[in-house]
Amino acid sequence: MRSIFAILFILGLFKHAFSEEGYCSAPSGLSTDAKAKPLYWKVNSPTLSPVHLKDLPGFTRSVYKNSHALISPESHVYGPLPDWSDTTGAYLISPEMGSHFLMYLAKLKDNSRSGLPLPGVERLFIFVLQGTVTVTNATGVSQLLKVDSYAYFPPNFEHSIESDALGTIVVFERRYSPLANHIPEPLVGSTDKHPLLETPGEIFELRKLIPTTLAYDFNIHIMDFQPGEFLNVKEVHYNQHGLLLLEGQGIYRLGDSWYPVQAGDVIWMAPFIPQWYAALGKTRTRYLIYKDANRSPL
Ligand code: UGY
Ligand code: MN
Repeated sequence: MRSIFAILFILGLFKHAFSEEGYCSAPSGLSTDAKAKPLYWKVNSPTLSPVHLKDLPGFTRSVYKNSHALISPESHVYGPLPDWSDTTGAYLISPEMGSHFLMYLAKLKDNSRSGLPLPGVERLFIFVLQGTVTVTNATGVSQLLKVDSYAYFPPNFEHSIESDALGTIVVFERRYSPLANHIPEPLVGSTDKHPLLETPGEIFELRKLIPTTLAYDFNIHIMDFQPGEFLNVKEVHYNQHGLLLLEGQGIYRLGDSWYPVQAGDVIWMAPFIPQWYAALGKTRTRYLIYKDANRSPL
């Protein structure tokens, strides 16, 4: 009889252990309904902190150092965007950090309208994360951009970005570095229209969203990793990066620090910071990454 009680007691303990949140019940990361969700839904509805740390006051994964920064969604600070009407934005990477470019999120609603970048500054990439936006040039030609679509606006190119309803975009800007006889043209495009490119020595899937001609002083790549895949090259290079994780999760190595990262996270990488990524979890990682290119570092 005593042994039956002992068994029931132990079973009771197990049941308790497996049902209590945060104790023997770490979230599996298995998202069975992920397929039913809109593209990039995690960026627009990020997990603000790991479940077991949600109620911990002051907890953030964000880090800011001279050589890199990780800005996770729970530390985004939104405010009015100067020169834009009815738009709120969060500057996530800016020259105050040491970068030569600006990266921010902008949330548009039905009366929103963009302002123009400063003279000589290219709005080198806008990418739609949620909703739709309309881009219009000086002659009144408009194009509707949906989630996963993007545009490039050369320096001193008159244009506006508006939305009929709600739209969230990520924006990159930098002072254009001119090159004699090369003039960048405005562009619009969409990720799914780009072929997968060869990546000799690597296994991730690569799409280049900007023409690789010398007119453009940067590139924007979309990189996809299946869970378990990682960068082969432990990269160290003179270029800077601004990165937005669109899907998935994994570990980013930046210098001597190793960071758990997930969709919605933004990373700034200074020149020569050692960098490496491995995808984990059950779904692919997709990230959007800016890199200065096509100009001599001198
Ligand atoms: O092109 C790049 O430098 C890219 N592979 N870097 C990165 O993913 N951190
Ligand atoms: Mn790199």
